[in-house]
Amino acid sequence: MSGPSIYDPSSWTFRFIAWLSLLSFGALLASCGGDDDEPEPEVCFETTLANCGSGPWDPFGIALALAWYSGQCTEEVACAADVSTDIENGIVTSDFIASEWTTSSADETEPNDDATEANPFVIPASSGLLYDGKLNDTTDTADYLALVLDTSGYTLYICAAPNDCLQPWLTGNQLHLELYDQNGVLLESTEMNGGEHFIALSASAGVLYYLAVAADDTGGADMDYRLVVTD
Ligand SMILES: [Ca+2]
Ligand SMILES: [Ca+2]
Repeated sequence: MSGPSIYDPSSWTFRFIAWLSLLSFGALLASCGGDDDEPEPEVCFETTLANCGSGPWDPFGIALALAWYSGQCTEEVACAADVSTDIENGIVTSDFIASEWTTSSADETEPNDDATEANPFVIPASSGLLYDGKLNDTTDTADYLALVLDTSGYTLYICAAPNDCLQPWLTGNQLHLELYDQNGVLLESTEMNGGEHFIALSASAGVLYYLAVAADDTGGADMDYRLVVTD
């Protein structure tokens, strides 16, 4: 008379071998699957005009837009870096570019009374900006714009009237233009100019300029104006 075979599922030997096999298979799965649970090192990037370098960083005439979207202005940064638009220091984020790139006309946004409050615009080659605002020599004496331009010759002028932007442009001493570099150094002013209020600018790509429309003598009344920036 013989006992139960080890191949008999009811035998203790069969059960022991089955459990041992299950435990070994489980251990094998655990050792193989461990790496999948470890997070990949996070890599973060920052795209700013500051990364393109200061001054005329585009000596071969490549358009600012092409440089931007080709990644020329992108560099790896610590992921904890808090990237935000900082016009004064030439830092302009991708979000800023996306929101401003196609702007061709806009109303002023107050407050815009100095460089720190400037309304920002990016104006690529073959584009222009119509900017409508209002000044008063007692209540609102200046409207500032921060401009990122391409390598090109631009003309900045105040229209003779908001609905008349053909030459001759605005003359007289009610309003004038002031152009500053990104460090706040005055480059040109049309103050109290008996001639037309316009500035011809040979711009450098990726460099910030500040343009102010300033009130001189509006007699305490609001004066609407239209400013044009065009290449
Ligand atoms: Ca204003
Ligand atoms: Ca203002």
